[in-house]
Amino acid sequence: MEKELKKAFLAQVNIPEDTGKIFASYAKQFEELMMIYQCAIQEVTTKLEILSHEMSVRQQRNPIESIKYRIKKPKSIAEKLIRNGKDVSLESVSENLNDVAGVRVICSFIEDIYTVANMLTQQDDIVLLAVKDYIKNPKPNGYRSYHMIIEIPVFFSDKKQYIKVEVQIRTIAMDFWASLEHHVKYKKDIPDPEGIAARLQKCAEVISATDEEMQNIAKHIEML
Ligand code: 0O2
Repeated sequence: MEKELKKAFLAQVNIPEDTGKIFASYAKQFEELMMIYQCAIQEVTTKLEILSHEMSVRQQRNPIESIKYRIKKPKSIAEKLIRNGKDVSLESVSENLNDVAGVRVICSFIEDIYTVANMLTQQDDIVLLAVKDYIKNPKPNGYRSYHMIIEIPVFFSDKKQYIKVEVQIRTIAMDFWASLEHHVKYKKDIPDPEGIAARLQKCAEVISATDEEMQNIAKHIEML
């Protein structure tokens, strides 16, 4: 499957037809670019794992529940570039996409999200490029999550390179909602899509109220 997606990406790039050689060299460059993003993910997840380890020892409660990550698939990369009216080329990937490397942090409580975001961005090798707070400003469909685009230095054998990583931080409940909504979004031929969207929107409101109440209870029993 991965190979097919890679082909789909490469097929959309303008390279001369005849050339197994050029194609192979382009595929190599693509692989190298993905390797660079993978390394940036490793750097960010290591930082988060260190924070998680430290807090599990030094504090009575660790705000980080779990850490996930993904590299954007070649097909999604190509689709997003096309959707945004950009060239499909290697240069265009680095120039126009912020979320090829994605790290997701799952927290128990809403306040934990801001605690983790601050702990990460106050590290002096991280550059914070952009923040989208979909918790304070939820999307119309009900999506809630805290997004940051950061740049992190990665040290290779011959150079230091700053790489962009999208960090999404959300509660367990927000993550549960986003997984189902993501599934619905990409599933074809769903009966009554408007009805499903309305029900999901309702669930997002319920989840948001529950997240707040859980936080209030945790504060009340002095857990936070
Ligand atoms: P996938 O499949 O997760 O890779 P920008 O990147 O800032 O130029 P964009 O992509 O609109 O513009 O940024 P935004 O809004 O921060 O969204 C980035 C990612 O957040 C999305 O990536 C999703 O992972 C997630 N996301 C945003 N909105 C929603 C939503 O309504 N529902 C769900 N389930 N996830 C959402 P991709 O590339 O869209 O998808």
